[in-house]
Formats: sequence, structure tokens, C-alpha cells
Amino acid sequence: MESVLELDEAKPTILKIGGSVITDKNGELAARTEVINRLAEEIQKANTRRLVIVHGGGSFGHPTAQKYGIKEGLREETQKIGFAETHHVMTVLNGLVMDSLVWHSVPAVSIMPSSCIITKNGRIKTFDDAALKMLLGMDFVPVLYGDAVLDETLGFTVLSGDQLVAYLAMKFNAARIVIGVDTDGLYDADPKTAKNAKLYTHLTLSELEKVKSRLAGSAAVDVTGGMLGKINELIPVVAQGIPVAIVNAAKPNRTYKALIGGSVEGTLIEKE
Ligand code: IP8
Repeated sequence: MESVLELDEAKPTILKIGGSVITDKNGELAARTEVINRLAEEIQKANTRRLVIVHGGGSFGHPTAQKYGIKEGLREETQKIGFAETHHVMTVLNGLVMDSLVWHSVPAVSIMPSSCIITKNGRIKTFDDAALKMLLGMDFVPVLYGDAVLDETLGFTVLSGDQLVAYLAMKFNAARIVIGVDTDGLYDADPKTAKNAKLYTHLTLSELEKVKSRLAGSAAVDVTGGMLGKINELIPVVAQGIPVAIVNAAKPNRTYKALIGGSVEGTLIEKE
């Protein structure tokens, strides 16, 4: 069966760009500027109407957040500089993404999640989305990212780009989500370690739920943690009828092709 992503230009498209695509996760503060530039070119070429971009943290947000235990919340004063540092390095990575988008003539405007979102126990509780709505209505391209945010119960925490994508898609009734990762899509095992890992080209909601329980029950939880987290966020989105395309954004043109719609080179997830 051919996996085809339908386009509805009146509704927003949410594009997630994985931190592992735009940074080198083995380094520290190691941006892949050539990849960022290529993606900016693809985004400009696709010229998608009502596009929202969310990017991840990669080797910017994650090592700092981990060093200070930011996700687990505020327990001691010394973590405060860690919260500030985690947020700051995300603004640095965001600056590099913005630089590239704007110089490629994409009318992108950055929205800082830590300034408009408060979570409760790690889940988004309030989101002041007035600016985002207005930007979208004026055909700007709002750009958000995983960030260190304030949390009503924990003091602060880490908000993943994946939670943000799912939240935005449901809140704005998105036409579709495109997720750019550094593998060819969603596999039945980690393709980086399992040689015979099989790529899913199309999944329904019930098949996705089965994949989730397989991944959750396998010994490979650690290595697939990122993908399992994504699946958890995506299940309610797909249940709401929003299709999701997972493509390899590290390879040229896959993101462009997913953005212009039609046949998906990767994994397409649909309700039925
Ligand atoms: O890479 C996390 O965003 P993600 C951002 O989308 C931070 O999980 C601050 C680590």
C-alpha cells in the first residue's frame, strides 16, 4: 500500500525537527550547521502554508539538563544556574535555526516556550498562545523548541519538543504532523543496533498501540526510549484523526517531500 499524506492547507502543519538531526549528540553544543541550512532550504522550497516548526535539544539542551537534574524539578539552589543554562543553550541552538531560516527567506519568528508555557507535573498546564495564533493568521512561521520551563508542582522541568508538537497539533487541529528524525522512520527495533530491524511504512492507530507495547516490553527500552516517548505523545494525536509522517530529515529531500504532501518516504501513521 502506498503511504500518501493528504494536504489540507487551511489547517496548520506541525514540523518537528529532531535534536539528533540538527546537532551531533556525541558532542557538546555541536550544531550541524550544514544540515540546518539544507533543511531551511527544503522548508523554503516547500513553502507550506500555516506551518509551525518545533525543534529538539540534541547536544545543546540535553547534556546541561541532565547534569543539573532539571527534568526532576527544583530540589536545591545550585540547580537554578542549571535551569538558566539549559534554557540559555536552547536559545543559542534556536538562534542558529532562526538564522538559517530567516536568511533562506522563511518568515520565521521564534516563540520562547519558557515565556508562555507553564507545566504541572511535567505536562503543559497553561499556554499563552495569543502571539502564536496571530503569527499563524498572518502567515508567519512560528518556531518553538523543547525548553526548560516553570512547573507548578516541580518548580521547573524539561518540556520536550515531542509533547509540544502533540499539544499544538491537538489544540490547533492540525492537518498533519511531520517528524524529522535521523532514521528512515519507525522500526520494530533500533535500526542503529539491530541489523534486521524492519521499517514500518504504514501503521494504523491500533498497530501503533501494538508497536508501543512491544517496545515497552522489550529489553531495548533504553535505546528506543526516544521513540517510545514519541509514540506515547502521538497516540492521542492519531486518535484525533491527525496523520503523522516520520521521515529521515538527515537525508536530503525527505522533509521537503513530506511537506509538499503525497507519497511519504518513511512511516505514515493514520487512525485507520
Ligand atoms: O529534544 C528537550 O527537547 P527534545 C529540550 O525535543 C531540552 O526532547 C531542554 C533538553
